[in-house]
Amino acid sequence: MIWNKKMECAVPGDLKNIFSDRLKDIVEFIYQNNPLYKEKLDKAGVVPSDIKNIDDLSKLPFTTKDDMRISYPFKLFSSPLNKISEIHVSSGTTGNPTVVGYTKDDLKLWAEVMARTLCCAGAEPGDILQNAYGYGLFTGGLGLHYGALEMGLTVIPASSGQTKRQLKLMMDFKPRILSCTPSYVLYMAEEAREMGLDPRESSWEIGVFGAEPWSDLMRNEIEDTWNILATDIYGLSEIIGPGVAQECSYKDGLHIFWDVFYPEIINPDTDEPVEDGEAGELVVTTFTKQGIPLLRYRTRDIVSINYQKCRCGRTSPRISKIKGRTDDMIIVRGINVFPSQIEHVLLGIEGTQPHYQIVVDRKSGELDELEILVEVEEKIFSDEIKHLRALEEKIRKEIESVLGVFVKVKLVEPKTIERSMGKAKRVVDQRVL
Ligand code: DLL
Repeated sequence: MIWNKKMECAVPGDLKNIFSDRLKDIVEFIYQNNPLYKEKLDKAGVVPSDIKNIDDLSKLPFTTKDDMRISYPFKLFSSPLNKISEIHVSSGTTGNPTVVGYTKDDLKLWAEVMARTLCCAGAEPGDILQNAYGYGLFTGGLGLHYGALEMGLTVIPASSGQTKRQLKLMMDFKPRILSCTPSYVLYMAEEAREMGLDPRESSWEIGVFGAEPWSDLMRNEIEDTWNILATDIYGLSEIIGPGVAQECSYKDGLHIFWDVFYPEIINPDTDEPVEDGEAGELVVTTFTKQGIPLLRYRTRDIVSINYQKCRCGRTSPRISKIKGRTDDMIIVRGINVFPSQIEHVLLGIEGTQPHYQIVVDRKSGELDELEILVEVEEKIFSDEIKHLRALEEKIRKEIESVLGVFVKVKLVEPKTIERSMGKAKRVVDQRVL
């Protein structure tokens, strides 16, 4: 089923006027309502009347994660707070999170794009969805929830974790669809086997897996293990959360809902568009959002794009699976982690050095583990063991409270972490995705 045939299957040329009108409207809206953006546009020498059609998009300046950081918490909002119905956050690069706000109309838009997403994955009204993305400040849980309600699914708001309970819900309620991170569904298989269950006998027929990178190899493993169709869902909080792009059953790229989230693919070094089909950074303009509309937002995700019509009938372009990032963000258990967040914590703790390394590992059937090696000053290292343990514990607690993910901390002697002449190697990722 295709939720919004008019937009998802339109002849691309016919959408050009819609793109142009929407771009003009959103630039005018932002210019009138957001002083920070107005200043940014003024600096770039652009006024709304310069934007006559979609081809003028490239006249606009980019918006970056740094803009989100300096505008903390609300300065990038283009609607007043009394019009904001919901606020979510995701990881920022240092101390503060990235904040996003939704007006009532934005929540309707979210429900609409998530209904398109779930249909694209193969859901039919009347199906039961077990939603094991985290509910709360993370956008995954509520995003899937709103879409499920919009398209007439029965939703089990299981949230993430409590694996035995997840499996019991699956056995007793027989949901046809599961949504969670791809690493979590593999982890659940181990637990299922320990409970004496055969994962291939599960009621789940379709999985909507994303929020973290995963390969086609991992897809094969999930599909074989669970006897399920494993589809990829992509999104980011700054744009809306989940609901930016989704694979259909052909699994040949993720359909991006370009009538509302207009994509460009650029070379991150030159900022120029890449040739069609080449990999580059995905840049998105939100055409209709009001809470926090963004012009040419640099996602830092590397993808390629395919404008050919898909066998499913949709004409919306398809982005590839995410091939990497332009920055050093890693995703652990679905949570975004920037090395700079850890650095920020360490700099505030006496006795530690700004030399550290993050080791990420995933043992078969287990969830990702994050270990942080931290160099400490000579005099601290020769201290009593109980002082070292106390320091380790302090660092662990502070890092966990900032990242929102369990970590192990190991203090190491001065000068034991490899030094680099160029970019320090902060992350050692040992996971096979
Ligand atoms: O992860 C939104 C989401 C929720 C997407 C549920 C899918 C399902 P953030 O926490 O802001 O939002 O993280 C966004 O996660 O820029 C990508 O780097 C990464 N990411 C999201 N989906 C995928 C995916 C949510 N399917 C960041 N494959 C993005 C690879 C993904 N990376």
